[in-house]
Amino acid sequence: VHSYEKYNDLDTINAWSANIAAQNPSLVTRSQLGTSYEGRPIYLLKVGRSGSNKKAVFIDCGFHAREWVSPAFCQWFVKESVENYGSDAVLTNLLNNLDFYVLPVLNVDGYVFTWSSNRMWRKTRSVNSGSTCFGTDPNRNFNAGWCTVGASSRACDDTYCGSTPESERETKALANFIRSNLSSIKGYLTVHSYSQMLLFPYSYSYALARDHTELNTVAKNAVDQLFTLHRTRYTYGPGGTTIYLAAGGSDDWAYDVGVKYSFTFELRDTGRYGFLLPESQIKATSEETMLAVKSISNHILNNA
Ligand code: 0X9
Ligand code: ZN
Ligand code: ZN
Repeated sequence: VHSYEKYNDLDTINAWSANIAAQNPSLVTRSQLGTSYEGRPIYLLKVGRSGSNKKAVFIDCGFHAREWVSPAFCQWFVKESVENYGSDAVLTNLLNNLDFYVLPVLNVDGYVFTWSSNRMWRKTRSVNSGSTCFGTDPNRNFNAGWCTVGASSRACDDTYCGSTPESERETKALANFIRSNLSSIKGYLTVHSYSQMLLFPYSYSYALARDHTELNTVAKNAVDQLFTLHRTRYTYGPGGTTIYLAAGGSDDWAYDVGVKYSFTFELRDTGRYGFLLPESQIKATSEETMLAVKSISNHILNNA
């Protein structure tokens, strides 16, 4: 049975997404982004009041299979949207004027594998030719300095970049969707865990992004908002200097194809529980993250 304050398995998340769309047809519609390597559907929710020529913000969760609080946040975002539309003035304004594409779990095969076999699995579950090891790191598989730094060309490594950029069905589906909707998508938020950081380009080099000053201000305001709820401290900055150099990430790719407001969230915590964040922290983590997402989205609405 589905709960917003528990980690839900993929079947439960898929049943939830069908249900929340069916129950809120004027605010939520579900479509299929693509199909995973093992043949599972990858679902996408579009959240917002219908309107013409709306700008959009794309939010994905569940790139890395073991980062369970990430899909939990995407579910929370949709819950807050349907429960608080019409009462929360800021959220209502955002939903009236922006569309949010919410992808609850990108790496569906990996997520299932963390429930069935190996809780610490990170990558996809594709077969690698010439190797007995499975999977590619989806966040090293995008065409942004692909496999030049902070990524491995060995199939057995956790940061394997894949045989080519977009070699994975999951990353190809995401990239195709963003390419097809570039005229509307103004923001790209990709949700990971852990380390309490808000990152923006670049991570494939130390070069400063063309929009560095603006992105830095947007990030600072977002983490300041996040802090107000439970005094959770986030660091922020370009990925390369704030966490590490690592090429092939979706944030750098989205930025370089023209999505200016591109950010990676690394949610709670800073290592006490790490990927095994207790369910008791889902609510607090999600509620504080909502404040940051609303802050960034307001900036996009007013500036993009
Ligand atoms: O290494 C990653 O992919 C992310 N950290 S995680 O612990 N969730 O794996 C950070 C991604 C930052 N952005 C890029 N490297 N492009
Ligand atoms: Zn709430
Ligand atoms: Zn991650």
